[in-house]
Amino acid sequence: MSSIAVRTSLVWIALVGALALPQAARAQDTHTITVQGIAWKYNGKLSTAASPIMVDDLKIGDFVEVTLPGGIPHGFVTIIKKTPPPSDKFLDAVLACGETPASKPKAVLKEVCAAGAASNFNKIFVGTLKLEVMNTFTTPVDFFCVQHKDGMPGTLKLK
Ligand SMILES: [Cu+2]
Repeated sequence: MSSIAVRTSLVWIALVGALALPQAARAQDTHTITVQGIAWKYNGKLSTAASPIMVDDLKIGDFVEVTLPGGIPHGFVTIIKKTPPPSDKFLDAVLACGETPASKPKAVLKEVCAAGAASNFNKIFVGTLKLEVMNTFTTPVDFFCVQHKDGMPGTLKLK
């Protein structure tokens, strides 16, 4: 093989390798929801009772982080939305810390848990509730605040 042919092959190998990498190393994005007063806050927007916060840029494998600073009590729980309110809690949507996959076959979100850590799902908490978007997630999932119920609604949705 001529040295030019060898060099050309090396360039191709480098190019194919570089193209393959971003796909393999595709990042799991983290979507952080926080609060302001008695509203959810995401990407600079605030929820109202009439307009749920829309977290609509999720991908399978991404993380949703609900971060609560304390002060006003808040919590996160998935719901079946009812019009008119009150909506019903829908606990089956989240596989929480300490629960077995077999106990929640309808789960579409999985709480990320440190070893032995208690769940922050469906309770008032201070700190972070971290959820992974499972590959079973398809249709939008509604949620509300454990404390403020339908006054603090939101929706999780794939991009
Ligand atoms: Cu609240």
